[in-house]
Amino acid sequence: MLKPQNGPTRELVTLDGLFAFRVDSENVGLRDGWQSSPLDTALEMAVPASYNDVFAEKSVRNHVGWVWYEREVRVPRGWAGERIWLRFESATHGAKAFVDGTLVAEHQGGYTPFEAEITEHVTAGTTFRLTVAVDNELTQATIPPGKVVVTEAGQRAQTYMHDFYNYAGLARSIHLYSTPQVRVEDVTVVTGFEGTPGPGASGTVDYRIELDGAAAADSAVRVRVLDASGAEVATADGASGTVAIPDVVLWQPGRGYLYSLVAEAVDASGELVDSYTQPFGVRTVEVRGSEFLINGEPFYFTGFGMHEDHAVIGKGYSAAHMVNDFSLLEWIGANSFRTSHYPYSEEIMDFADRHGIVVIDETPAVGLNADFAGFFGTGAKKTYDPDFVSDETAASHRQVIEELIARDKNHPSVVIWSIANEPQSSEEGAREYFAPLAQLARNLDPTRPVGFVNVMFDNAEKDIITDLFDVIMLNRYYGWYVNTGDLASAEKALEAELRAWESKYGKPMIMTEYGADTLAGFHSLYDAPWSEEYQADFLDMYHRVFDRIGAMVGEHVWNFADFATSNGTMRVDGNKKGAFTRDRRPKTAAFTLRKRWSEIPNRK
Ligand code: GCB
Repeated sequence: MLKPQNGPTRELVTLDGLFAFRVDSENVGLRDGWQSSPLDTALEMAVPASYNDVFAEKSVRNHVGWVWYEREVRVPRGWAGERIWLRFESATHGAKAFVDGTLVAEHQGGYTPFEAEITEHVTAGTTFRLTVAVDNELTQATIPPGKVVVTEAGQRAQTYMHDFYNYAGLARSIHLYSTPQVRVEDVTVVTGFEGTPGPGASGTVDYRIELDGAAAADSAVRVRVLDASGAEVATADGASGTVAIPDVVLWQPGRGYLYSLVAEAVDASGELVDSYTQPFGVRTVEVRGSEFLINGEPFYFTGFGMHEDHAVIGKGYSAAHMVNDFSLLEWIGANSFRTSHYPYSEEIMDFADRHGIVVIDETPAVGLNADFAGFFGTGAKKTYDPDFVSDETAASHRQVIEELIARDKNHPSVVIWSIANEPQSSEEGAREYFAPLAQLARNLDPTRPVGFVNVMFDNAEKDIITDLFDVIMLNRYYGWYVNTGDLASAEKALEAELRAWESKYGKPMIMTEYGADTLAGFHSLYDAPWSEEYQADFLDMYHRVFDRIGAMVGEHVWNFADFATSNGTMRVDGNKKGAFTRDRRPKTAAFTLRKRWSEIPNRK
């Protein structure tokens, strides 16, 4: 699943822009074959963007089911004789894509790419009608799971057990691209180094290239490694092997030095057939005792759990918003973030690689927890029950792990796979459910630590799955959901709990969430929840505790910025635990964090 690119043998055109748009309110589009003729609609919709907040009509925002997108696409005339591909960076949550009415691609899962070869359906130099039907429904069989209910007023409504709004649509780019008949289909790069970091260290690059195409067997593979200035530093022949980089410059937190691996397919006469350039960084990741090591040196995570979430565009990718978010991360002294609670757009991962930002990469497996039933007002009682987390859920969970690792395996920024957020981890069935998933992640990528994010209800005594994982990631809300407004008691409870985890497992521990809802502009001299002062004091309290616990290797505040959620009495215009408001203005806590993260004692 290589990200498409322009190159000496490939061309890429973006299909982003305006599409005709129709909401399938009666759920009849597939039955009536809407793909067979131009969409009967006056609406237009922008891609990339979630559609929910773009229109003024409530009925669009609250729609449950399919929406349809359509546009004409011209195939460049120079592409005759090439293979032609259509690639979606994501479609949330299910999609069917049609070329002139013919189904060419189907995908389930809202945050990972999919593509289809459409060579036989199109002609270079002519146009075709691209129709994409996108389904926003979450069910027991999807990840994240959800349930469509009928309200007392007789309307279909989507319910779910996670705390962010169910934005949907084509929130990331769509591309049309060409490749030669024989193409580089996949590249895997695993790096290491010998010697101490610095001049004289020698990098090792294990690579594996897969070719695809009828005549792939007649082609040979060669690879060239280029440094950041474009100078060739190593070469090799063969579809897999190891190359050495003398005097290697390591990829480091804060310094995202990247090399390129140019993978080339050549024919029997040595002519170049296809070329794909894969950026990579040379770095190692290791858990040793209770330490988390990057390049053999202890690393302490500072930063946030984030969301792809902005006014109007929802979860839509926007280059300007992305650069702004990274700029704020740098300003505040964050060295890392978690892609809570789903894989983020590939542009974000590439940016993190280039700028040396460390990433905990998470699947969309959030809400697998019946204990939240009260909070979200749904009826589930047990989690690992055929009525909730079923075999179908597990199959989708396997798929999201496979697709995440396939997409992100070459990103040096990614140092941990988080395979779920706050699943029920104490109930009978949790171990049977998670053991094969943890194993799957390890088999797919034996080089990175694997973890899941633990929920407050399932403390060190109750949890029955943590030993299956390499790191302990905890979300805790002492001083917010419990000990509300009582930071002294919260401090005691937090410390006691962290010490219990530390002595039971001796593994590195990261606080992946801690935070307090805060209304920007509300001030108080007292311990008043929702005030800017309380948020800052709350964070200071956590930091005092972290500094007393040796196994703590990181702190990710919940959340980077305020974000949209579903309706409920617990949320006022969304979740307000951001250090920044939704439009990225700093709250008092942002200055608290900036101060701490610039002076953190003995910690990077
Ligand atoms: C959590 C969840 C996160 C919520 C957060 C909260 O534990 O992981 O998705 O938004 O708590 O603010 O309640």
